[in-house]
Amino acid sequence: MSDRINLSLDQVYDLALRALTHNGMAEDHAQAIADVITQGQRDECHSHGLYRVLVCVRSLRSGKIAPAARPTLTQPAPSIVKVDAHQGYSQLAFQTGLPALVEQARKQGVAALVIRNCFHFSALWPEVEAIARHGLVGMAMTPSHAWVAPEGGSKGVFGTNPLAFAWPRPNREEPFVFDFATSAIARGDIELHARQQQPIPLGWALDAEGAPTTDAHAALAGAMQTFGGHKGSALAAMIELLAGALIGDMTSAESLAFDDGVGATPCHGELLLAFDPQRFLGDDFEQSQQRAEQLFAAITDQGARLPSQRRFAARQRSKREGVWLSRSLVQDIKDLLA
Ligand code: NDP
Ligand code: PYC
Repeated sequence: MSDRINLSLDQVYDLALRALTHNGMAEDHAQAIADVITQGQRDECHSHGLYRVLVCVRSLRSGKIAPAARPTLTQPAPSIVKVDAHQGYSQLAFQTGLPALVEQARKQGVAALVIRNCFHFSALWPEVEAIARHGLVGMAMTPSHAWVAPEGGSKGVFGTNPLAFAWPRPNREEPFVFDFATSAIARGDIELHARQQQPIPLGWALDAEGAPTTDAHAALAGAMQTFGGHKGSALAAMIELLAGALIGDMTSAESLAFDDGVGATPCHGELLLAFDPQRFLGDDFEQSQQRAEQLFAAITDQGARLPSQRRFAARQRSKREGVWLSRSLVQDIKDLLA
């Protein structure tokens, strides 16, 4: 028997939804989470696909999450939309804030969506892509848990702190998007290597003694490294400040302390920004879009690829052919329904 199994996207969604609701997640939260997990699996972002169901259910069982929390929206300034997730997962909070973010970006040119008190596990590209579908430029960032050492250090201070950006491309289905952890790799990827007893490349992590390691288990017990040395380190610090201190929510170190060894999804805030190109450019909008396209062509014409190009290709393939998953992962999720 093959150790891989093919599921349709509907089957992925259904499995995630049932595992979540069976373990106490309110239906609307479970739908929003299952949707983002299905998107992750569809785009072959394995660290943020179906694997995340295991972490969500562990978090539910820890009792830390409010599984039926109702997000509430306030607007402390015209261009700042604030949604309190009240210790629920972030997805419904984002859905609650998106319409007001779009409206304010169109009115003011720039607007911010601040999400507070949320449990956050997902990739950020579904959110910046959602902003770009409104013709807006989107950015998003969030802390996580203090697993990542600063460049030159060996103890976790920063989260894996992803940063995402989307630029709408009017005549194309997909925007220009990048979304990366400011660590060398997402922690979820190291966890998947550990599950499969696979080594990791040097440069991803240090062991508990601060020595470079290729052992995924030692990496999880030690500290992850930033991408690009001191540059990733500075970006990670910026995200702690903008999406932690500035919005009055937990830093990655505070979030890890709050977790208290449970191993739940990190709890903290998120900052999203939206820019309206029409407001910035007025009549010059079309010409600027053409200049952006020239930039993209200058990248691809020399054989380099755009970020998200792999993901968009996977998206089309998964819609046609379904997705391939490890049989043991699917079984572990089915076990959550027992
Ligand atoms: P990767 O390093 O795999 O990819 C980062 C970005 O670089 C992607 O946009 C990717 O596009 C692009 N890219 C990769 N290779 C190339 C290339 N050769 N040329 C051009 N672009 C390239 O991702 P990470 O491991 O850093 O992060 C994975 C995910 O984890 C992200 O979606 C992030 O949001 C999520 N995450 C979430 C956290 C949270 O707290 N919620 C914490 C940390 C990470 P493509 O996808 O097409 O390969
Ligand atoms: O993969 O680094 C990660 C991560 C942290 C929180 C959610 N994903």
